[in-house]
Amino acid sequence: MVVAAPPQILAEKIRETDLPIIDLSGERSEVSKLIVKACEEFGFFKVTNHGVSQDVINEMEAESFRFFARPAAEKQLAGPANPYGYGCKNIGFNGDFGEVEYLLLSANFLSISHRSKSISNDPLKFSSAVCGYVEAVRGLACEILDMMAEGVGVPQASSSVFSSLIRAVDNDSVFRLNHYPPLREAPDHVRRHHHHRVGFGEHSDPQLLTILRSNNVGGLQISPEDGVWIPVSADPTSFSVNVGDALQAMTSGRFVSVRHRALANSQEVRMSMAYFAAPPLHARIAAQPELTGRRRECLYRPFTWGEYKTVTYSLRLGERRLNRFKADEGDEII
Ligand code: GA4
Repeated sequence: MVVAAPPQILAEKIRETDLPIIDLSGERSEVSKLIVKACEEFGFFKVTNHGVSQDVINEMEAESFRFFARPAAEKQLAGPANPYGYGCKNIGFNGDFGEVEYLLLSANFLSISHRSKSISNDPLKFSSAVCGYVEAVRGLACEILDMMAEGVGVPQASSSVFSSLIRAVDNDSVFRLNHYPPLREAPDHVRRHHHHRVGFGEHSDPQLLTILRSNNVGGLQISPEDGVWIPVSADPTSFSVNVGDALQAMTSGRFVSVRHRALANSQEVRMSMAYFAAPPLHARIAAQPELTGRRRECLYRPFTWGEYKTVTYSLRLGERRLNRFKADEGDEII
């Protein structure tokens, strides 16, 4: 009989210091290899020396704090998150809740400038901050995706196999601002009951790649195995990068779409900004032999991003939605 190891033992195996921190100023082919290794092992890594301007980051952070500081009635003018807009505690459409308020935007410049009118008293300033930030992190995402392609060994001619999907004019990328409230001062015996306040519950990201940045307050945790949670310490100078479901599908499971969550356990406000890089709705997501390494087994049937998104929004946050796209046993990648 095989007995599964209890979670405490697994938890001891992986520590935060095991999580990869990749210096992007290193030698390109070396960096590419490190990125691929991180995507295979954890589906998660931090990047330093990423080249995104501190001014662009600061401006976006300031605009975000300005927005969340507005009275509730004014924030609601941004419209209910459906899927874009302002949301408080409710996540998605199927009964998920968390200790978080957020603003969800399409990462499309026209849409951003249009929406800014109902988000800010100074729409031009808000939209220029968001557009500047989104442009910068999209560039970073493209660079990382190109290195992933190089690292798995695709021929030079197809090195934009991933990034071309998010460079497409009709890409479906999303930008999200999350604001996690601080723990209220409370006597110790009360605080103890609060030690597990979930800000944003366990899930994987549906898209290709997520680029996340937070202020100097922790809360993010990743789960490389069921029931194991590794806290990721806050580091406002780096970005956290994680693989999404679409990338796991395209690599037939070689890269893993990491499950993660955010706790709202701090005495301070946590603010995170996430860019979710997604293909156009009509794009076909399918594994290709040159992406999967030695794996020949096709884990998932091909689907369009639009199809995947529809299924995603019909399910709960924590659902393992890729499982609904499993290929027939014995199918090979063609
Ligand atoms: C998780 C990743 C992104 O934040 C997001 C989220 C989306 C939403 O908040 O509207 C979802 C969630 C996310 C996955 C399952 C569905 C959709 C809430 C939800 C319950 C914007 C996304 O694309 O998927």
